[in-house]
Amino acid sequence: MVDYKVVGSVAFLEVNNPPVNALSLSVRVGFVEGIERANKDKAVKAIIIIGSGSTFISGADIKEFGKPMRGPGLVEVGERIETSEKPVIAGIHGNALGGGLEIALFSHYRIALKNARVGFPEVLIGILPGAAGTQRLPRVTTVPVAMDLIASGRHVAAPEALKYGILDWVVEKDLPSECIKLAYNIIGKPLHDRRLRNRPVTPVENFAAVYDAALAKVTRRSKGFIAPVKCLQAVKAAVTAESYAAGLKEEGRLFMDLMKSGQARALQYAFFAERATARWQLPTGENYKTCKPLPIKTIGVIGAGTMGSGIAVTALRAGLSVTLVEQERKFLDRGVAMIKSVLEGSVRLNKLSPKAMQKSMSLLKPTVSMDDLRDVDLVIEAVFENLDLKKQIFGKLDKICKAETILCSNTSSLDIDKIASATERPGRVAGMHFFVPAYVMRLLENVYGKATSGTTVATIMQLGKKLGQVSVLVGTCNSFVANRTMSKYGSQATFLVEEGSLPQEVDQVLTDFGMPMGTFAVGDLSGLDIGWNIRTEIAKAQGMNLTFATRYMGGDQYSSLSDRLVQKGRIGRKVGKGWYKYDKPNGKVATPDPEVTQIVLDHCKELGIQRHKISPQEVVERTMYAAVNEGFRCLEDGVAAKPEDIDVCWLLGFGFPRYQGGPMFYASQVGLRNVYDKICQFHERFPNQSIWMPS
Ligand code: 3H9
Repeated sequence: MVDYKVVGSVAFLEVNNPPVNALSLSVRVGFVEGIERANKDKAVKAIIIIGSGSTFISGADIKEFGKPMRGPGLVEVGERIETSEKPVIAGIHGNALGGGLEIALFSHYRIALKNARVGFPEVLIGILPGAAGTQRLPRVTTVPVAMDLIASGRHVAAPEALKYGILDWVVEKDLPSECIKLAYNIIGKPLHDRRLRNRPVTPVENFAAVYDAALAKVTRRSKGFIAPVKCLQAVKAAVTAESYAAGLKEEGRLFMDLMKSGQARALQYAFFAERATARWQLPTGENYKTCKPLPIKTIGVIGAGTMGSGIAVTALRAGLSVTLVEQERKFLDRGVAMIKSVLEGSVRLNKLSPKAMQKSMSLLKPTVSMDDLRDVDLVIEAVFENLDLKKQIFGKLDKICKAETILCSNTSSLDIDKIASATERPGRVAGMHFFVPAYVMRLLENVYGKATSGTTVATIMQLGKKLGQVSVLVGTCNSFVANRTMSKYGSQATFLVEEGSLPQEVDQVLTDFGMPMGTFAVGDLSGLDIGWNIRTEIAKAQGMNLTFATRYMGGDQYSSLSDRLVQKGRIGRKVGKGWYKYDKPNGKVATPDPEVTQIVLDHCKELGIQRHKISPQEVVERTMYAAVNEGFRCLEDGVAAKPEDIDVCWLLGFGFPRYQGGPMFYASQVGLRNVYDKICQFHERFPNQSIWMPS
């Protein structure tokens, strides 16, 4: 709703729609009524639009999308504001995003607090600023800036927006009184030029070249993603249309095209899915509402390798004090150097001030003694994947740390219950599975065991948020939800190579689908020896001796092709060869290698596999549906609580194309019946692969 209040000669229209003041039906109606009332009220000479609570307006109400439109649309509301006979001032604090910025651009003046932010994030949910934003922004700022902001969705701070001409004034504090001061200054001044529809688009030299350059940049960055291109087309309409009205009509057409697209549905689903992960529940019924997190100020990290150092960077940046433990001084020094270099990189990129970097480094306490973890609030162990070693460490931690300390493992595959069994505090043991590099990847898979308490879960979920991660809560099982579903996708890819494809062909199909990298290129990046080591551990636990020619594990068929590469020393990018060959060890330029083709052919010959041609469609179905079926199995087992959690794992952990929503959402769009029928067909074709037993 919109509250109406008159102070002297000024009417305040205050948007009051927590938590983010979205432009829901009641707000749109409130604006129309408020503008009319103020225009009729003889005592009122100017109107100020502000937001209550912590923000101005964060945009249209995304929850209303896809439902029949009710009440006045946003363009209509904006036009009521623009045609008001009394001047309208937008007073911005917090965020003016999307429709919120459009409301500000319909207003005659724009003033903001210094720490406010403005932007058009519509592109990120698959649409464009469809309430005249694409037509009005290039009338206050330059066309290249308008194209950049609208096609990237980036938010800008008020001082930058002032520089671009989007805002008229920026003030340090007292926004309402500054708005009133401004109102008294402008009362009675003509409004014609303040109505942006009357202004020409900012002149731009050689528009065709500017547009082509912007289009090339957008196409390069967002392969397969349609909204950024439509955003540019809408700004182009502002420049080329014969009138404001004609440009607006074209914007409306492009907006509706996008709104109806599957990509917009997927991106909006992804927006809510990421937020839904915070609403967790344990099998005991304890949940995010009933459990209070413990305060965490100091943490310990055990292991200063890539993972441990990365976790330390994330925690230091969040202002936590970090005790970093390594066994040997030289490994500790290497970890500290890595942390320093990452933070220095952030300073170079202007993401961190030199002062903030110094502060972060001062919070780091490197040590070779586990005894220094005595007083920390929480420990994250990040040593290599070995159950015995982890149990040994947790046993020690249990004795060293204070009773309240929560003990977490960064394991990516091992059973949390077994790790917890080495302690006297299983309720305070959990998994915090970060993805490499932890300071870049936003996914955090938090894992509960049988005994993990609601308080522990609430604490690690809250800690994840503080670290800037999106935390997904999953139950303990082999490899947890992200890697468990991913491994099925990866193993199908390897079967496809055994059956007739080549690694580069499968990777091409997957990148065409929208994955940032093919699965074989990813395997090379992580190191093929990791998979070999994990499989050896699993085999050991099952009492079997894994060899490079093993075809069955636990009665389930598996492809030993990647192990053949390990056998030949092709363990990935770090040595300059794996599924691909690289320009040098750790090199980035990958090329298909005839030697790999030969290994594949020899392997098939040895096993008597008849190779045949495989279609791109089969590659997508086999890999994706394997992940989907395993995803449903995770739901069936209860280790994942909802499909959204699985999708978020894939979106943030593996770069699954956001405009496809995630594997579970993708399956829903293909049609669950169709996916199920295909899975049944694969089950018939591959009876020895348990993945095709339909969940
Ligand atoms: C648009 O404007 C189209 C127009 O151009 C044209 C129309 C014709 N609607 O993120 P948080 C919910 S498109 C509905 O955790 P934060 C959110 O789901 C819109 N709900 O807070 C969550 O609910 P819950 C363009 C929304 O402080 C709660 O609010 N604007 C909306 O970390 C808190 O959200 C955007 O795309 C919404 N627009 O971040 C901005 N926004 O608690 C989208 C949020 O039940 N929003 N909710 O899970 C954001 O980017 C962030 O929410 C924001 C606050 C930065 C505002």
